[in-house]
Amino acid sequence: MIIITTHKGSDFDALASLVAASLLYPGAKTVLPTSINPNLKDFLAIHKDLFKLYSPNDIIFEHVKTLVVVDTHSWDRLEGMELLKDRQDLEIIVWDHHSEGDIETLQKNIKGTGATITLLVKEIEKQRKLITPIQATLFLMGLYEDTGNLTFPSTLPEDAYAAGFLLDRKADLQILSTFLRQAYEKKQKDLLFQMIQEAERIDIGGFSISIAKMEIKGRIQNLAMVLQMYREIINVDAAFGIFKDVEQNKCMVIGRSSIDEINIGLLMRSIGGGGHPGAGSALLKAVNPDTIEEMLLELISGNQHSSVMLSDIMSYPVVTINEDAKIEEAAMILRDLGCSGMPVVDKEGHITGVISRRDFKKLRKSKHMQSPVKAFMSRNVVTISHDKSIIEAARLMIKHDVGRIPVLEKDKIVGIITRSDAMTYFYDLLPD
Ligand SMILES: [Mn+2]
Repeated sequence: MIIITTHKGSDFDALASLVAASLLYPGAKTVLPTSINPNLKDFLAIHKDLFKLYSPNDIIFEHVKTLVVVDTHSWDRLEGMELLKDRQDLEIIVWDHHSEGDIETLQKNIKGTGATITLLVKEIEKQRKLITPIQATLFLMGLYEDTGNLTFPSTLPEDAYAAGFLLDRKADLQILSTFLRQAYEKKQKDLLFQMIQEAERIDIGGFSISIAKMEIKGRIQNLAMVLQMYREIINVDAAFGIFKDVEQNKCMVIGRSSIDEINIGLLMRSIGGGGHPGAGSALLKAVNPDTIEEMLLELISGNQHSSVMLSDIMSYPVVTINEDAKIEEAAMILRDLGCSGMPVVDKEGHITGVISRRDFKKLRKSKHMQSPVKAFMSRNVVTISHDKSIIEAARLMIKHDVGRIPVLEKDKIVGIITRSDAMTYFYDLLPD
């Protein structure tokens, strides 16, 4: 039997090296000391199941043929290995970046790099072993912790190369910086455990999805990290968290995906947020979490047309006015329609502005009624493409304080979406 172990008071470099070594010595048992650093403890409180870790008490030492020691090579820094110390037939392999140590072996992989994980990552790369994003994240955490994010004088070029390699293997900087800066707080833990208790898995088109809807009070930092852990623990292809801040009446929507088929960035953009294929978020005001869930499910199953397409609910045809028409004419049309404004177009039908009753306040003299519309119209026109979602339209209205947004298809106006269309469709609360 091969066992791999590391130093007492284990830090991220120790655990990272332990896990990395287990890739190089398949079948080996990884033995983590019982004394570990607090932030590692917090990390393991959530991630433990992802790694097969043994405690020194689990090991039958007579069966041990090979001992791999990482991130130290001092006997007194090991825990529970006393029985092995004087074994003549024991094969020992060391991976370490410390210069001091009394463990004697010919198989010493020791170099004064910034972190031990650097040495192991180099070997993993050499042997072309595959690593998962979670492993890459853990490895980079060890590397960053021991090198002070590559700033300590002990940092060598190898460390930076290893960091590049791990980022290429999808190490997640967001999770990493969270762990290195602060441990889990009670808030995040409680939230995560509640999410796990209430977790439901849905199957859409062969993919497993989970959407957690939670009410939160006040600001909880690192929701993205909580969601990422949630996804890993319940082991779904994509997970979403809809966190409703009850006091502020807004929802933070966060998504994480591990498969190409579910592109979180794209999904979040269609509800007004952003991100990249694996991770993204959106902040929505005054939206019912159930509505968001419904939208996400529809978007994922490719059913956008059923409810969220603007073309389904916009008004058309749209009354427009040519930019060279007189103000007087615009005023009459608006009065007849009972509208506050309308789009202005050029000869080709392209939108060039919006004329509204508000613009008439700029008129100083009666002869201005004979001026062309384009002289007084607003040129800052907010438009939206016909294939966007209604939530996005609603967000534009709030952001730009406009109540009507022309809907465009290839630069031509195909409809208009109004505040009441948007609000009554998706929002529980109508803004005044
Ligand atoms: Mn170290």
